[in-house]
Amino acid sequence: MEINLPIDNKLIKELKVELMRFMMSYKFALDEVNTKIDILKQEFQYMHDYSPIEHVSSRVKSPDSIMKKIQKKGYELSLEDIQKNIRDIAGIRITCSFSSDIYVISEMLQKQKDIEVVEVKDYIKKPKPNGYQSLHMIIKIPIFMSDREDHVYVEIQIRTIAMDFWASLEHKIYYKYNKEIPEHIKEELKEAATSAAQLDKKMENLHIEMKKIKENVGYDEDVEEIMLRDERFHLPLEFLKNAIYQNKK
Ligand code: 0O2
Repeated sequence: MEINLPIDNKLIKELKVELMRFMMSYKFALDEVNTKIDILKQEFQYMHDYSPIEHVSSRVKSPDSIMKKIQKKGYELSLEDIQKNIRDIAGIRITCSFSSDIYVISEMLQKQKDIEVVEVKDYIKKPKPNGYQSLHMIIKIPIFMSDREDHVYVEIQIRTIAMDFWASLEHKIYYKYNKEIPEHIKEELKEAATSAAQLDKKMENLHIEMKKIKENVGYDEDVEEIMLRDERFHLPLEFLKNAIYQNKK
């Protein structure tokens, strides 16, 4: 439905402020979830000596893309309806090293008390017919602002490097052929998805082997040293013995 508003600068400015506030809540939701992911990443690195997360990217959907999606799905173009129906305005993509890490990260996020898990779609256990693989989660997260509390949808996509490589190429091909991909390219894409899944499996097996070797060899790190945020700190043995050991007794 087209609305014929008189060109009134004051009204346009007011609407713009309202839209800005609306979009900002998604930016804040991304900030919240990105901080959560960063904490998990850092803690995991300290505890297990490797990072399950290779890369994280996030974006707020542009007003143009929101409008296109609203028109495609046939929803009303009101902020209330957009908030209710478009659940990927805030989107985060986490790229993991190994397939098992995808589920580790997803579990760690799902366990957090302020995260409401709305939907999980596992395109890894059940890939899409074109070969697409990824774990999708729609969550809701509270955002506290000066005068209100909003619960905002965030879409989290978690995948391996190989799955991500495939998805970005498929996305480019899809748009290059204007969504009508020739049959032989579709077939090749499916084969490439199978190869990517096989590579993920091989890498996972190597990772398990590496873990076993590490466990057998054991640690030979300096016990009087600690690393925090890439900074080396001296750790007095007295501190370890008294503050930590006494506490454990
Ligand atoms: P963009 O530009 O990446 O945001 P929805 O349309 O989101 O309400 P749908 O389609 O059931 O519902 O959601 P689904 O299956 O969870 O997919 C959502 C997103 O996953 C897509 O967002 C893509 O980013 C990605 N995706 C899903 N299927 C494919 C695929 O076959 N190939 C690639 N490359 N990516 C895929 P958008 O909104 O389509 O696009």
